[in-house]
Amino acid sequence: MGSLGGLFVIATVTAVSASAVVLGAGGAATAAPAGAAGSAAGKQADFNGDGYGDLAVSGGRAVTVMSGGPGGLSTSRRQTLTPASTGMPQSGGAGFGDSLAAGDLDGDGYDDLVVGFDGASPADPDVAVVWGGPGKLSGTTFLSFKPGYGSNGPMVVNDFDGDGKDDLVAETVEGTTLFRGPFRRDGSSASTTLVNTGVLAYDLVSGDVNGDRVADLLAIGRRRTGTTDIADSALVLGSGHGFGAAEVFRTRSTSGTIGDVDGDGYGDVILGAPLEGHNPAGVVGGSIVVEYGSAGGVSTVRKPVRISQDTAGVPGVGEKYDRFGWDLDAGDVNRDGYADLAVGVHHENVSGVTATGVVDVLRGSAKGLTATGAISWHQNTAGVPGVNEKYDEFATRVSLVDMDKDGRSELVAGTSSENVDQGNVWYFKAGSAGLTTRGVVSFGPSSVGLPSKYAAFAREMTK
Ligand SMILES: [Ca+2]
Ligand SMILES: [Ca+2]
Ligand SMILES: [Ca+2]
Ligand SMILES: [Ca+2]
Repeated sequence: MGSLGGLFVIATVTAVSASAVVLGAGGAATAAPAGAAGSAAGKQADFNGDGYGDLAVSGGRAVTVMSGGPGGLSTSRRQTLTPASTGMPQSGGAGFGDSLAAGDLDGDGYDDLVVGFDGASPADPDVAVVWGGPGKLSGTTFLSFKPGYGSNGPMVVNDFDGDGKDDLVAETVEGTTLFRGPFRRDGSSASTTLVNTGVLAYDLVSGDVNGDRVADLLAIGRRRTGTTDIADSALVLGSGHGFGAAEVFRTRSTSGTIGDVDGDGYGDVILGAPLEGHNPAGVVGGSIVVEYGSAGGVSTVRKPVRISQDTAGVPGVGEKYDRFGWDLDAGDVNRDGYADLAVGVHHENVSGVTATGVVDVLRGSAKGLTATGAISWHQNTAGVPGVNEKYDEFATRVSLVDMDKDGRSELVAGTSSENVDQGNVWYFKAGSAGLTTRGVVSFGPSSVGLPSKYAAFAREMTK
């Protein structure tokens, strides 16, 4: 989508539609799905088709869409969607944006934004698809597939069957469901199939683990063993003839991402196990596990690698309730071809300030994820706006996204808890040496024209 953006800039509206059809049809044979092998940076949203990554942030009873540009993120370049916006539900709309997904559902070359919310009544729609296009998102199609599930049912968009068209996978009242694209503007999809992951999903993530350029699905949630549910995740490989058998990881994970951290063309699954109660004994403060990809899916030869704050070279010390790995995202911050990993440690204490939070970034390398060159930043780090306060929970949400189109991902760290639940976002730029604390953009709800009080801004962000 990003690589096609330049063509749309000079086209008229009519020509955009025509060229989008041609490019979409040819895409199956030539274009790797975003997030597939060869792109360590992974899939990212581009709603206006200009090739710059865009970021959607929920909070303040709205979803704020920040457009990328030559200088990266700018708070002046934004679009605000609320339940009261034209075409939106008007009534209801609680939890608007508690769940977000992005991808090109109608196959017109522009990524579309999928917003979950609570319908006014169980019979009302609970998902809005807002269509991407030149300039901005416009036009809404409602879907209704989560009645009773609530506004935060997870959704993810990618090409899971390799036909060059993005598909939507969502947790619905029926279970995890694949809606094959392209979608039409009446909300109909090409087909609908249930996906057996063995997990009741709280989060859904995509990437290409077996290097076949077809997106694979990682479901993170809970798995029933006997009479108890335990936190766990499962991977199912996408293909032209449906998803494969579920591979369940027994790591008690509650977060996850997929990125090629060793640059071998196979996406690697990184699982977060931030909660002691869910961890195997001995990992105090939380940990992550890297399961390396291979042609057959997750490697059966290469051992999973567990990393915590007590691993040599990793910043910090594992202490109870740190929640290392609460949120994760992979992207290439220095364009060396190895995906790097942002790790939220939102309950980390800094100099005795309880749960103020830090963000760590671990580098990818030919040997895999490494502590060499690791970053650990918080609000008292030089150059970072703000001050560490109790329960700021900095980096509750992390995202790596290339908004200035230089091939390097910038770091976005968010918390909905900053300043008594107003919430805030920090955007860290990336230069030739990687991420930097120079020129950090810090913004909260009032910076983007939203009510501040209990806005819980950055409750959710696209990745
Ligand atoms: Ca863009
Ligand atoms: Ca689209
Ligand atoms: Ca695949
Ligand atoms: Ca790999």
